[in-house]
Amino acid sequence: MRIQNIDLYLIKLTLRAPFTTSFGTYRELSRPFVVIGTEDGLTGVGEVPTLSDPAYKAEVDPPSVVTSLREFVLPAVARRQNEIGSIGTIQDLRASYAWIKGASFAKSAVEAAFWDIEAQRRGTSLATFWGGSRTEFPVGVSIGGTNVEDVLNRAAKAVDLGYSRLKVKIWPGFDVEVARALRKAHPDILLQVDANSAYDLSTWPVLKGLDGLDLLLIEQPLFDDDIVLHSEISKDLQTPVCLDESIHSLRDAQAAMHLWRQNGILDRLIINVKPPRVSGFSEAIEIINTCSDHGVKTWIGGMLDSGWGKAMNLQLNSLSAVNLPGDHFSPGGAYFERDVITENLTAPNGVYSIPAGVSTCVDFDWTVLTELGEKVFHLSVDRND
Ligand code: OSB
Ligand code: MG
Repeated sequence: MRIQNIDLYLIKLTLRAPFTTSFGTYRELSRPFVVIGTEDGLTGVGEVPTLSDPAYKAEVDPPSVVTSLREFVLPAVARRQNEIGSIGTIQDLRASYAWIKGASFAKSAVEAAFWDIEAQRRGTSLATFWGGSRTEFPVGVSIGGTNVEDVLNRAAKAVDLGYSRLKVKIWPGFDVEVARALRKAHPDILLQVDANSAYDLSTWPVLKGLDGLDLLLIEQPLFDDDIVLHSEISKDLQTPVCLDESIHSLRDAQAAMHLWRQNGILDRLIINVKPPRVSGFSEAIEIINTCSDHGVKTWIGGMLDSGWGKAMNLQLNSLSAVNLPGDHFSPGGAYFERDVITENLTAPNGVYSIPAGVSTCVDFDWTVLTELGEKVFHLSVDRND
């Protein structure tokens, strides 16, 4: 394709319920959206699911993402097109910015916009384009509450809405008790916990108290940049450990599989695949397929994404190699006061059905770009001929 222009918008999304993790509470999120226009008149959109600050991971905050996109990633794409005439494939696109270290979240939105355009050009859903064969699958919710009662209330709403898989945020001082209360209230639910790297080598042993609660997994107990120590503590936990923050690439996933295999516990490794954390859907698909080849379970994680980002992740969830329910829905109805798609996503009885349609199979609400935010950068990609 020949890209004509790339616009970067920053819009404000307001959560209907505050979301608390081990590293803070979110109410309002400022989100960059990349909009690519092609010479043949197609338009693609990619969201960067930023959080307000770099507490989850480096380079996940809006200032860092906007700087990476404006200064390096978008100019690199333009330069590449001017050098080779057109960006024909996703591989060409990724090659244009492969030299830039990090910036995974920023890069992922450019790739997402490109996939959106390519799916439109083929008149196919992203699910079909990516080889997804499942048209229906169960989805889960993530509960970011502040105390046991709050978590139980949110869980009750989610269960009322039909969700069969719950994940709860934990941190030191708020872990075994809340998990036990949830298990007692919902004896048969698929239940998992997410620590967002809140434990260290002196505090993690308390997590052994979760064994026996029949949890699916414990997500990212230790440091955000660690794989090795996670593999070591996994030897002493019966509950599988799931990596989120530490996985940026297929290589990271392979390193994890190597360590867990060496310890003889590969069946206790699970990987949360968040496309924006691994620089986009191409890398995400490689991770999902490689994990599946080695019997390592994966699921699609979320970043409190807007309906647009969630719709893309749901398309990815149609891959049969994804074997656990993902974080796609809020426990209490819509995530945001006003979302960026024209109709809210729904999962009756906790099951999402891929609708008929093209690309994300949902409609982007173009009015949000100016009503909830503004354009912060415009790049005309000059013709070279
Ligand atoms: O670690 O999975 C996480 C939300 C913000 C930051 C980190 C995480 C989360 C979630 C995802 O738990 C919730 C969702 O998007 O549905
Ligand atoms: Mg997580």
